[in-house]
Amino acid sequence: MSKDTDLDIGLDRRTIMKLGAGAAAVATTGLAFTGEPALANEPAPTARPSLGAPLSRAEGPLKVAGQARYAIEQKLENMAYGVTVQSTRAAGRIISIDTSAAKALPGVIDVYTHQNSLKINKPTFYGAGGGATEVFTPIQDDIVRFNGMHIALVVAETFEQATEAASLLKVVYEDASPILDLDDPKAKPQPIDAMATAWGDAPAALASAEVKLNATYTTAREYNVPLEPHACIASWADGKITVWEPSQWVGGARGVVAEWLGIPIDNVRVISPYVGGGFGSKIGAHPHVGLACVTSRELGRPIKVSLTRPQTFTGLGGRPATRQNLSIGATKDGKILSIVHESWNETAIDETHVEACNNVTKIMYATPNLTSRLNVVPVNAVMPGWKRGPGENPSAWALESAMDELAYALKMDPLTLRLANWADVDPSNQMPWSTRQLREAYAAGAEAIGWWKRNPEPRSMREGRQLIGYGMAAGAYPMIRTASEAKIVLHASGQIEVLSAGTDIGTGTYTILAQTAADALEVSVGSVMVRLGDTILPRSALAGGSQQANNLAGAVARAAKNARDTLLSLAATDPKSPLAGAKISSLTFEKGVIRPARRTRGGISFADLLKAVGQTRLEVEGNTFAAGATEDMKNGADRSFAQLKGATEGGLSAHSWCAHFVEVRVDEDFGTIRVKRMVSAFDSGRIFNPKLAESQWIGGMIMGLGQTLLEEGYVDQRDGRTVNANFADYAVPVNADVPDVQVISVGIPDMRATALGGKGVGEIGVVGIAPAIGNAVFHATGKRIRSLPITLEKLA
Ligand code: MCN
Ligand code: MOS
Repeated sequence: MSKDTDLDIGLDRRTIMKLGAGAAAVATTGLAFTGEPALANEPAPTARPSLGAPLSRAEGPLKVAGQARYAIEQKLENMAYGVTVQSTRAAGRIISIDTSAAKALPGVIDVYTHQNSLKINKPTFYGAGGGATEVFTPIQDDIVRFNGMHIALVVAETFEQATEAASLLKVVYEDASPILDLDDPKAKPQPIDAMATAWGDAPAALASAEVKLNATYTTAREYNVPLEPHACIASWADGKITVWEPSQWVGGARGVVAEWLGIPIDNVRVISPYVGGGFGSKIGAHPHVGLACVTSRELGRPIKVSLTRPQTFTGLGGRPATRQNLSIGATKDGKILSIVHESWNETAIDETHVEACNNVTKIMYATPNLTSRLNVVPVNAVMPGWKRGPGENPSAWALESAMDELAYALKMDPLTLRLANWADVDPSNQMPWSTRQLREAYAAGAEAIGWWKRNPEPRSMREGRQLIGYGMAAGAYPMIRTASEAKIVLHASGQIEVLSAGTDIGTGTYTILAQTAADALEVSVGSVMVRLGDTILPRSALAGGSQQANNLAGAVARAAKNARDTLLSLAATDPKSPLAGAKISSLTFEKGVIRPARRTRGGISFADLLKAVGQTRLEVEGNTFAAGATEDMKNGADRSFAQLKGATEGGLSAHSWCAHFVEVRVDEDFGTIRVKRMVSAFDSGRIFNPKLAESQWIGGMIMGLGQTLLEEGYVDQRDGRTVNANFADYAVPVNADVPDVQVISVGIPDMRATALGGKGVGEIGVVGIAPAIGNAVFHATGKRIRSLPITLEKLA
């Protein structure tokens, strides 16, 4: 970062300045990033790895060396520690909380409960049912909504003192009878009419169809479990607050913090340069962050609040349990005539999270008749949130399992059935697809796994006591288009900075933005530094909904175009420029050099031009869309949800597509399932960095494997406690569970979907894995399991 920067980067600067060894390591990858001054002196690689090159993650060496400082690793003077206390009952009221023993301990500063509450305003920022976070604000009343709800915050000089004091609170409850899950007879489903879809006359078409299938599919309550638990530092000073919070969307967190505290959005800064995974659970700032913020204001000290791993299971919610009833009516030769669909998902007892279980159902196949209704079921559990592929993931589980069932009922190959029902346009709105390389995905995946060589008969293939099964399934994820802003700073030193509030949650944002700028400015990627994850930087779409890469890279490309235009005009018009007096249209900008278009050599580099005209830096901005900021952005918020989901300005339906093929082995005696191979082909349009995109797809597929075979939140039916709230009992896949995984990209640049022709990558991998495995288990065993996870008890 050069000295003349006008950005106050505070603690970030200190972090960055210390990174001697890490910086050298970064330079060897050929990629500079995040404002590292030493990097300008490193030799830049000569080749120009453009957008599309398989570069390694720019920030990887810093993370490996432990030099990337995560939110709660910030060191602040005079910090106090907050520990939350959680309800041990699922429903009812708190009669009293005796805090005297806790307060008597050395080091304890105060204990906050609803009896001496610090006011936290109800947030509206994400909108009701937005799913990004809960509206629930802790310690504002005596109502017990679920087991594990924050009911107190103990603040002490050290974390250990606060933890001990937290164990000494005496809480007296008045119990009420809780509603614990979807199957609870007391549960009262509520229809979400606004999300119902219908065309044609689906019930009539179903009734008269030659072949009918009806089945109910369920998914279990799941958790996001990123490696970095949810934890933050809030620091109030002079009417302003700074929050270090692992965030997929610092702009959103800023809006919520402002609302919680009742202060202007400009008085809030949220910083999040590194995030140890979120998978949807860090889109919104959760209630413990609100507690940290109000306590810091109250005490005038920085407060750190870290949830323990068990607390992350109830301090915020994951994917809710879902149930779907699906009927398909078809002709004898496999033409779908009707789809009748209804879904139910758990939500908090007094808040609405809708899992859009028809997102894939309504676009995948050409059906002349469809009806779909969604319901939520309030239960005494933490408000659910988003987990990778929310909506699309359970939607594909039901639809793609049902398609397999239909194929077997028709004695048709499952892939042939899908091709027979190919949708030429989006059946839900008749929009043409922007691009849909799904046939190519089917073909590539089938070829790679050897689909046509299998014996399609269930339970027909084996190796000793191991039953062999093949299964396939497909899926989709919409391209969400959201305005984002980026700034490019050209320095007279030759260095280029890219600045945006967007975040890199482990996906590769730092890397692809450096590639985008280098590509557009035709310079070495090593001369580009990227700074992210801070609300003082230009506003960005969230790293969620698989939208950030395309929207933000589009903004960077536009800023780069503006940089080129600005440089040409500076060269032609500034009297001190050696090219002064030239016509702008007669000049070109190539590989960082400005020269008359008729010449092939000579000219002046942008750095020398800046020096010649006496400027140390040149700042340019760019927005994803030609029209610039959205109305919401103009109003000062980053309420980037005013977006076009799955549709382009030109009236096209834009989605990523996938086709998964898996081979499983099921032990005939024990019913244990091992996935042996997974091959998936993806259409995510143009790929910015194949190494990173492949890693994203594979990560999603493995998450899908966890969902299919392992992950399930257990609730104690006596008291609503989440029983397996830890990594020992809530199993996620480890290396030993992960088979041979192959991914294939079949996308083509989709210039009508996004500025650079890419589509979403981050979530599509998890959509459709569960039915692919489930279908393979059916092929292996002849048993159809319709509830996730597929465990050996269910197969027995
Ligand atoms: N990419 C690419 N070419 C494209 C699009 C993307 O090469 N055409 C690559 C880039 O490396 C980019 C990455 O894929 O950084 C993801 O891009 P995108 O699909 O736009 O997704 P976002 O940047 O919006 O990231 C969020 C997305 C979501 S919604 C979840 S959930 C998820 C995911 O990313 N959570 C993750 N992947 C994750 N990966 C990690 N390590 N941690 C998480 O929490
Ligand atoms: Mo992803 S669940 O939209 O963060």
